Amino acid sequence: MQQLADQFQIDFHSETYKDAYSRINAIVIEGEQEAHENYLRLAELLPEHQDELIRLSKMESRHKKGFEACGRNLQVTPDMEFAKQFFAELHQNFRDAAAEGKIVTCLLIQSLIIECFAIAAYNIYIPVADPFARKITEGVVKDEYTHLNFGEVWLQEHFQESKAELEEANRQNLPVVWKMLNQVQEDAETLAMEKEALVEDFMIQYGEALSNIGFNTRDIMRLSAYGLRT
Ligand code: Y39
Ligand code: FE
Ligand code: FE
Ligand code: FE
Repeated sequence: MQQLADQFQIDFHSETYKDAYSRINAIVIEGEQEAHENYLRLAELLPEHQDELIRLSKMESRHKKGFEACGRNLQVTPDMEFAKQFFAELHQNFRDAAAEGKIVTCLLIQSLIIECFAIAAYNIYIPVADPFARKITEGVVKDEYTHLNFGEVWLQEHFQESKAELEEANRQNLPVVWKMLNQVQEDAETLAMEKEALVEDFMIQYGEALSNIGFNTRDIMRLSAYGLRT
């Protein structure tokens, strides 16, 4: 894997790299912070899974600390203002859903969409990351599969009564993710992360998740590409 970074001759200390990293690193730090809060909120909404959800929320805090260290290691100051804006719409949708007690929508946003987005981004990042960040990200991505699994299992167990809300939540939130991806496409490419690879990996993770929950192939095609224009 080191060879890939060498092969692309990435200069992790160039101003260009560090400038892009100040936004991507901030997004990841902010995302981990919001994921931490989202799992705490879910713990309130699903008292029978409280202990597990609190455990997941603590993992997100550890991820945040890990990625903060990655920024410090490259002497980059994360642009947290940019990152808050980046997540604002999705975060608001989660909050609104939580306030209405819409557990299915909350799980779709955090445990399916955001976790799949994270898994795709981390998978694509690992081969082109600096050695310090690679080690951190390899540890983190394993946890993200656990988080995705929580959502899959719960939604699979409540599939019939959740189906309509999942459709609606997908329609509301998936286009937001494509918008977010377009916003960081250039910075991601500076880090040697190709947009096409990110989209492909996301669709694979998300499609697999929808399949595990109980959707058929036809539904998966329709749901996972909703709002995508490349
Ligand atoms: O569940 C989690 O830990 C996810 C919140 C963390 C954020 C993932 C955000 C990744 C977007 C990166 C986009 C890079 C192109
Ligand atoms: Fe995380
Ligand atoms: Fe997570
Ligand atoms: Fe349950």
